Amino acid sequence: MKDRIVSAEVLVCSPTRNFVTLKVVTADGVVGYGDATLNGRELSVASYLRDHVAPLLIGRDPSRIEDTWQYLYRGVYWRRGPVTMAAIGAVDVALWDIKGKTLGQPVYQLLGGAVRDRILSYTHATGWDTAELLDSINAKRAIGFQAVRAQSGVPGLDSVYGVHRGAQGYEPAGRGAYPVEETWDTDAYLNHVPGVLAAVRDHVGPELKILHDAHHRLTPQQAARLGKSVEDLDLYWLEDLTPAEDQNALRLVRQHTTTPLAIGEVFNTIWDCHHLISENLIDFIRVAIVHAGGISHVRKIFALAEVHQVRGGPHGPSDVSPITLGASVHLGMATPNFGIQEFMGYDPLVDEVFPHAWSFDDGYLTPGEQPGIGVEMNEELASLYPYEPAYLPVARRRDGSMTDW
Ligand code: GCO
Ligand code: MG
Repeated sequence: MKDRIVSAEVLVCSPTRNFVTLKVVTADGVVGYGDATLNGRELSVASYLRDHVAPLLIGRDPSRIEDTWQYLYRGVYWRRGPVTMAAIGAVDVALWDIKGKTLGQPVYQLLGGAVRDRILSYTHATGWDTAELLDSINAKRAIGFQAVRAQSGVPGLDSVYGVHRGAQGYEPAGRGAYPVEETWDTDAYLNHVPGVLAAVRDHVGPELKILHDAHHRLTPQQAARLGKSVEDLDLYWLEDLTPAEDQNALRLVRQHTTTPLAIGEVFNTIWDCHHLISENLIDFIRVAIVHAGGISHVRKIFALAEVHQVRGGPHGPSDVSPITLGASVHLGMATPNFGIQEFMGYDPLVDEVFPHAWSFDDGYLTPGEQPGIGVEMNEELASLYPYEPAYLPVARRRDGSMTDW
């Protein structure tokens, strides 16, 4: 007899930050978990899953992963977008988890098996000034990282994307009923950041991979200028230089610099990035398993990327749960053109709520050999930390007008 899905439950918790998790249970008692966290809009995905998707899953054959994906994607006239695709992504990952557990195999084996032994990862270094940033880089290197994203403060601005505020590490979302409003000045940033990146290269020598994220804030012309001005520094990538809606924006940048370009953390489907990939406008595609429809869809994006020599470099900040990180590492193990995995790391409480088989050692991540994704959920512990409203900041220019955060 074929197994059947008997329940699909949405669990929202906030162990230091909010996470939305889908728990799918089968008649044979197999439990699969999928991450559906969408930073600052968590409850909308929870409702989408609870009110519209969970009832459709009951009675379905959990082994039919692709068919369920197609059913949920094509079965909605209103396709794509972060809420829909995070919900589909959660179902997809939960079903891969179930398939792995049912067959007694880690998911990377089901994706074709390992093409590498371990996954290179990068983490965040942050400093209010250059000296502090260099200290932060030293600390990350000391724990084994060979690739580091460098973000620094900008003189005259009292909050900057990627730079911590207090003693804590950087965490973008702030708890509270309203988003924090930040002031942003692109000219000040552009005057300052090339010097910072030059100081970083000078400090670390040629080996360390240096990355930098502009968080979608530049025009194509500004982005091209930045890419050109740091060309000699041999960056691993410049990320999210221009707003992600415009697949043409990076064309100008590409024409003016050989600095590698990465984008994609806010993309939800292959339709958001197929021009960027097929026209070779980028070097790394950064879609997150959770926000781009799960393993099944991201696998297709990476396959398209392989044809065009674009590598995968998935999003992996603290706001995607350890389940997504695990799913990403499994996919990376089986994907020839996988480049690097972002690994911001989690608060110890988050690791306790989501005990995981994946691990970090000496700059690399490995998925572990546990059947399925290898990430479980301590639901009792999670229930002690209910949802708390939290938002990403918003940004205004010096003249008071809204700009991209
Ligand atoms: C990154 C990202 C994050 C995002 C965050 C928003 O490269 O890791 O830019 O820091 O800002 O995921 O929720
Ligand atoms: Mg980013």
